[in-house]
Amino acid sequence: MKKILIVGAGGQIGSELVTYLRGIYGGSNVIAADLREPANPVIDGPSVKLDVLDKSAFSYIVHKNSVDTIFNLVALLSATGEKNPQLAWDINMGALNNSLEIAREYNCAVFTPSSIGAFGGDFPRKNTPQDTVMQPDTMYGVCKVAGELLSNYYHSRYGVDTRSVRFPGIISNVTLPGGGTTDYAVEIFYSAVKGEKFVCPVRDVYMDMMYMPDALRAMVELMEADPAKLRHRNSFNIASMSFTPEIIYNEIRKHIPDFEMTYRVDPVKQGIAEGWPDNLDDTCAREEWGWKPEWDLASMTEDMIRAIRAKNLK
Ligand code: VAH
Repeated sequence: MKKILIVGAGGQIGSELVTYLRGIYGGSNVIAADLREPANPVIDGPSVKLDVLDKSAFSYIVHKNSVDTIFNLVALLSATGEKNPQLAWDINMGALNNSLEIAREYNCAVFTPSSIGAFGGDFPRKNTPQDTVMQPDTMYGVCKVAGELLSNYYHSRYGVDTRSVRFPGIISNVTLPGGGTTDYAVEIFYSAVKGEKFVCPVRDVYMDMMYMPDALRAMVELMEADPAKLRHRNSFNIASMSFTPEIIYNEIRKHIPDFEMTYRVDPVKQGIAEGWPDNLDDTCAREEWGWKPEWDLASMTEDMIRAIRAKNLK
């Protein structure tokens, strides 16, 4: 990878991926593109305003900058997608289709994240295998499964170097997530540090979660992996921790003993969460490209509280 374009660079993952990739490949070699101007523009490299659904504009940026790798992070997330399924399909699949077509035309590699949200139907909830039934009942999940199939098609039919991981809920302290079922696992930290009671929208349900530093490293390690060793491509299960709201609440209270939480269940988010895996089996990622998490619930909790306290939020 030497010339990278990140589309959806303003989102929870994108905003940190820009900085992370610039630290590895050099600021001028990582172009950050988003529909909106970045809230806190990262000025150590090029940024462009781009609607990824405008294929000619997207192509122009790739061609003009001799891009060789596209990270496509454009998506409406699970809970938001259920509010407007048609819009979610148009955006999520439009962004992917343009990314894949442009990658085919200009010989780029493409990373598009999948998600634990791709699972659904009658599949093993515990130690969910790499290959199993995938019949999600959310538009977000439908887009993720369709995206995996389309990305594999572009690899087998046209030789495009497409790669992907099924992300758990990503926990981070830079850019807030927006519209996801796992957002509670970020919001809970802000409530705890600000001394506010947290009202949790889901209860008694395990979900895979991952700290952002592990997620960023996973994307680079997969994209740099020897293609000859990849038996899977789109998309790899990767895992690091799995917990319920009660478990993370009790871990936070080890640092903030008077922190309080209550529940006000959001039926849409609860229903989505209950349809997802309790925990993934990520053996294939470990065997095919050496995946191994470096953060767990205890270390992530300590670092999140430290980082949010440093923001001096009022
Ligand atoms: C969501 N944060 O909740 C996203 C993610 C695994 C969850 O895909 O929709």
